[in-house]
Amino acid sequence: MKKSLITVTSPLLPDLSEFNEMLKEIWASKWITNNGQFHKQLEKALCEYLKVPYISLFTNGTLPLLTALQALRITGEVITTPYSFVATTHSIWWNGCKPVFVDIEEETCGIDPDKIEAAITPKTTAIMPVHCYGKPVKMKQIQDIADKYGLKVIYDAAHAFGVEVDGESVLNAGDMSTLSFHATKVYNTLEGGALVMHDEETKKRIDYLKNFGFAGETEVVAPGINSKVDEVRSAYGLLNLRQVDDAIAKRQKVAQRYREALRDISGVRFFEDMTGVRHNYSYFPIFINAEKYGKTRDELYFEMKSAEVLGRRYFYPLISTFSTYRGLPSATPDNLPVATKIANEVICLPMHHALSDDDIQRVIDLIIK
Ligand code: T4K
Repeated sequence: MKKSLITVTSPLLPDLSEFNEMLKEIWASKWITNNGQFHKQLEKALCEYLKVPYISLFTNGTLPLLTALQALRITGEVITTPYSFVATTHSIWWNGCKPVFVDIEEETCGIDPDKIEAAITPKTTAIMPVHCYGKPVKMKQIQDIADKYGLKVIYDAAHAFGVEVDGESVLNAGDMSTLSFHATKVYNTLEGGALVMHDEETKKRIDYLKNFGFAGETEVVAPGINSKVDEVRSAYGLLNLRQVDDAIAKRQKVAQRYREALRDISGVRFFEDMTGVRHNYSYFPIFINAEKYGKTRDELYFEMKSAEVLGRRYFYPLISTFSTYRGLPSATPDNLPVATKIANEVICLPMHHALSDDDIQRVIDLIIK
């Protein structure tokens, strides 16, 4: 019998009949976008769930990156890492700034704070770290450097929905943090995203910027963009918020199964939970040491693929190798040894709330065989 396809992720979907009831309300009100009642409710509910003071919904996780850089009037050079989804660096480029790549640390796959200072020049204005796979980066060290040199910090927290350190949301660090609510994320609103900020003034400014810069019927205060979230997606988001804790708990069980099964396999490394951290188990990356494992990462990846198990090599190739960026002085592999190594070792295993015991076993069997 042909085995079913196991994908790296599967979207969390709200109950269709409950969604239908909300759709009826939207149809009856005829208010379908532009800060409607479900939009307002979702912003409030997310602030409570995420333990953040202010949030602004966006239509995806890329536009909040672009908008944060605009809002903070970032110019010149922005320090970031090449080990991320390409949207991180694109947002810097689209703002007319120069990305400067700094290597990552093996421990978190996030920016190595010890290497930031050497990359700072008189043109540096901001740091854009990524909480890759939802693993918190060293926020205190990054902030100390930012304070010393007068830099802004914008966190790409696309993967860090609900992640906390010692009971505090990672989204409260730095000047702003962005989230992605794409279908492939722990929490999704079909497509969607958000920007988290610390004060009401900034929230107001961001809300203007995502609405073309309008600050009233006739006044435009800035060159804004359109990233307004409609009522259908907001309703969907409200329903998904009710079940996201359950989904995270199921993901945690998958992570436990993987860890138990893979702990003694030579050449396979993975992350353990970090002390004091509430993880969201958004991804389960493993790192293959070909010499010890007896097979390269790509050999395993393609074997899995032919067995209908679709892991993903997030984040290979490095952003710094793409044609737009590879000419940058900071893009050389010599400058990025850890990122280069990790990008050649990683496979993100299937990880979502709907994996069955049999699915998990199929993935494990392919790795340990
Ligand atoms: N910053 C970071 C650090 C990010 O990782 C991302 C996005 C962003 C910023 C930007 O946020 P957004 O603007 O995208 O909101 C996915 C996502 O498209 C992307 O959101 C995500 N990161 C990136 C890491 O991964 P793909 O091309 O790998 O997705 P795709 O279509 O191959 O889907 C993977 C698997 O998921 C499929 O094999 C099956 C399953 N799937 C996917 C979709 C779209 C479903 O079951 N249903 C679906 O509707 O990019």
